[in-house]
Amino acid sequence: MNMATTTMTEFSVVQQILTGVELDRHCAQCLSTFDPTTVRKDFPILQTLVRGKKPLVYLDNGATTQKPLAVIDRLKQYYELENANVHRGVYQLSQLATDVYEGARETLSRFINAGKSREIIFTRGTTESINLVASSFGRKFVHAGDEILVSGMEHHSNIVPWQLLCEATGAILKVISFSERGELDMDAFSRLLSSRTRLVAVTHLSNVLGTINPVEEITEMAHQAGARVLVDGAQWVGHFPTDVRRIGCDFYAFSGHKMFGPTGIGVLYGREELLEAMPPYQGGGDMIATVSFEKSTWNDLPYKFEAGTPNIADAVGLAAATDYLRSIDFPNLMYYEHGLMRYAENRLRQVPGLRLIGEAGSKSSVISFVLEGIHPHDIGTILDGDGVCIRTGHHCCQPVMDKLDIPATARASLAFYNTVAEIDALVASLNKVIAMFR
Ligand code: 7TS
Repeated sequence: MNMATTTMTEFSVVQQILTGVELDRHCAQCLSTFDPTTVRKDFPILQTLVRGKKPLVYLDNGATTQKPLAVIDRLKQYYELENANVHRGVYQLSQLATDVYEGARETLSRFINAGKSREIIFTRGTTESINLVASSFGRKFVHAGDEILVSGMEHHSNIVPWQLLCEATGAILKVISFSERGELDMDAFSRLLSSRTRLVAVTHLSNVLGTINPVEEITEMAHQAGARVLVDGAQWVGHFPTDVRRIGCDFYAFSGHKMFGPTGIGVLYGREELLEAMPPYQGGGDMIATVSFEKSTWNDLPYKFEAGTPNIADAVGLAAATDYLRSIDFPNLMYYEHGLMRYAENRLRQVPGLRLIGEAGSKSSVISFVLEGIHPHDIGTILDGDGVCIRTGHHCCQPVMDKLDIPATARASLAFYNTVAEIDALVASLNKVIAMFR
């Protein structure tokens, strides 16, 4: 297995990672496929010191990723040279702003292989994308007695909007269970699917367990039952190539800030015929064709779903993030991240009293753990003293904590700029925690 000279397509690398076992025998080789030292120079924050002393060891990429100069500079360029409101000015500068904003939409459409840029709605992020579907699709297509299926490992943002919808309509929320290892129970899913199922909402990659769900299979099964599918791609898009047409899903939601782009911008991909059939989400400027006090009519896609002045600069910044990401050797980046995750897991398993949470066969980038007798918040605070940033708590997934009967976890979440040395720093700091508590 010679990874460095591989001619495999990106999707066959994804397939290798999903099926894991063979690749795991070559973990060390995975790590040698990609040298993070070069890309680290693209991220100014990675050169900083915590409290002026310790090098920043940033292992909270599941919460948000750091931003490369390519994104920072693009935002600066936009505000210095291109800023105006979009879709309304006849003057040259407004047309320029419109061009770069609509250009960003085209870039995002290509990034997830949507096919049509009118299927790309800019939102504030994953949370707003899901709320948009719950509100608009829900209002049109979900009625009393209908069912919405979510998995038991969803982020609150893929639970609560459906609960609000169920409260408003009398629909019923049903939950697909998962195993102790963190794998979705596909038999339970199959049993839950019925002609009453209107929509299945499931995460592509769990932010607590690291589980990669079989979204293509889920979509196919849901479609056979006549249900629509929303995939929450928040944790996926910064790590793997995304192809919404290959998945076949009806909606795909993600956030810019988790894929090296700005905060406050994200995307909802929706299949054109569904978006056409759905009512507006919010009312205001830009989303209308005509307005009178008697009746207003709606603008075409995608503008029907983008009321008010959009987040122009950050959409442009997000497009720069996708360009940056695609400029990196993706197959080797994926191998590297996989190797780094396995390296981290193996090192963490040797820490006395440490238990990994989430050991699905298909797993990526997120490593949750508990340390016997030590609260995760204490771990996080002590690690911070060493410049090591991890997240501790329920990670906006309280039902996952309830199911596993734990109050919280500590979580290291990786990106391609992380290094073996940083994992070693994490483990050294954890050993200090243990020495302090035992
Ligand atoms: N879905 C998943 C799977 C997530 O991990 C998150 C954020 C969201 C949705 C919401 O994304 P937002 O950009 O709209 O806030 N997850 C996390 C996390 O794990 N730590 O901080 C935020």
